[in-house]
Amino acid sequence: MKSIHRLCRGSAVAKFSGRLLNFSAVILTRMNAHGTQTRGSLIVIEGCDRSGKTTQCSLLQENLTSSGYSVKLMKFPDRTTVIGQMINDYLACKQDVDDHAVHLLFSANRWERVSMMLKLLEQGTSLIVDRYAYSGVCYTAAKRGFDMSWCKQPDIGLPRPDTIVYLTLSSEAAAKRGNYGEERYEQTDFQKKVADNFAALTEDSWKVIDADKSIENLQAELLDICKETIKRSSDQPLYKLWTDGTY
Ligand code: Z5A
Ligand code: MG
Repeated sequence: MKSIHRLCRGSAVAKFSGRLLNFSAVILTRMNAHGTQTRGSLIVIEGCDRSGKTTQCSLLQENLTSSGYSVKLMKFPDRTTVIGQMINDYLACKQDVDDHAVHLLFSANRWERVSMMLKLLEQGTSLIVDRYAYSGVCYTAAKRGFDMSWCKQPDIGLPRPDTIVYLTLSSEAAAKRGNYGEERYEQTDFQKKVADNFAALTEDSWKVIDADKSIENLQAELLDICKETIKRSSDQPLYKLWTDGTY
């Protein structure tokens, strides 16, 4: 297959054989040594406001799908559910909610998606997730009177990501990007506290990436990380977040 690809480089045949190569690579990663189906990967993209998470996650879904991978894009908060609509009204400043209660709503909004996530992972579909429990902890803990330990509690036991990418961007660079300041939390001082909390939460296994670069260059880095993760984690157990337990 590789030699055909080399001979026909640049032609329509080359493009077709390239796609076939990608496809067969994906089929192979879906099977373990015993020829049984392996699970999908859970990949979370985190970061401060306007670091480009949503832009990058959509591109990842597009690029991975066109390379033959089975992927689904998820986003938290998921504003499509009843709980998500309550969160949306809170973020849009249409509704005031106690800080403890809204923290629990954000967590409940993740738990209501867990059964679907587990099913997809088991079927071999990888999930690209735009924000997760780490945002939950870092945003609430930036409020007066909250600590990280309390903030982690409701999310303990969620599916633990196989890879966490953390996009960094200075609050000054973020403020230059579109639509900044429209929602609750979109103030520079608050975002600095959130960034400090992310720095405290970050572990060695996280991929910390400077997002102050072109959309294309950032996408290329993230694509490599996703492909490596899907290859590495396909036959590994799925752990539970902030515990040693597995699913
Ligand atoms: N929150 C919480 O408190 N607790 C929780 O448990 C969770 C969330 C899950 C809403 O989240 C708020 O909820 C959020 C955290 C809190 N509050 N804040 N702040 P959200 O995810 O729905 O927020 P959002 O409205 O999508 O904003 P965002 O996620 O921060 O933005 P982003 O996704 O990182 O960036 P983007 O939408 O892809 O890009 C922003 C703009 O920059 C846009 O105009 C792009 O065209 C532009 N852009 C993107 N990339 C680039 C590059 N590379 N160069 C230049 N310009 C770029
Ligand atoms: Mg976003």
